Amino acid sequence: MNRKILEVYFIMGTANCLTDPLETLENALKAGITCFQLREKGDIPLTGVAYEEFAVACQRLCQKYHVPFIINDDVELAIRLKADGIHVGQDDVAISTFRERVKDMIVGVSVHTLTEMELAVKNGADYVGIGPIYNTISKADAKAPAGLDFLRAIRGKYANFPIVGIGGISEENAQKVRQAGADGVSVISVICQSEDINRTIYRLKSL
Ligand code: TZP
Ligand code: ICP
Ligand code: MG
Repeated sequence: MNRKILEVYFIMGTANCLTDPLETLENALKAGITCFQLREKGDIPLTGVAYEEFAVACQRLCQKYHVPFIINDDVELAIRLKADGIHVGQDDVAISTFRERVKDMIVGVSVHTLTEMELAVKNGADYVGIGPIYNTISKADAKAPAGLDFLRAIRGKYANFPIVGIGGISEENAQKVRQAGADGVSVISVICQSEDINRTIYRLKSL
């Protein structure tokens, strides 16, 4: 995996958007996001055909801008659509159960402890998402924020593994997350709620 795709990694589902989600995604792609993850969660998520059609529409937009399209949790949909990758959390299906079926796909895992990190690497993850770094408004069951110390500790032990920071990352703190060792920043609300997506993404990028 080219770790540069983690530079500005946008995650979104319909629940995160105040306006048209596909318009938000296209604006973010035009402004220079380097990776996109579809994460369709919330009180009234799209399901069935509507979910799949939305996923295909997101994928087409990502293809138009040559940005990797990753699907959260839904391994079967990711395989069916030939997505570029899959992201799973600790409560989702274990990577060891599907890694063999998706040899060419990017597989990401959310990691909150050193033990989870060791397992993710052992089981063939291509990158890990470390967080929440700060308080987040976008994940109902988020763990307590770990701050930058956990990220620094993981980078200290894994000098070359692709790592993205997540959780409460803003235009103001993004560079601190990089300095603590992340290859990039993964964000939902700062892009979905931005009044100037170009400025936001410019400020999230590495200097
Ligand atoms: N996992 C840990 S924090 C988080 C996820 C999906 C939400 C990040 O959203 P925001 O709005 O950038 O804090
Ligand atoms: N990290 C990333 C990159 N995506 C997620 N959905 C998550 C952590 C929980
Ligand atoms: Mg999950």
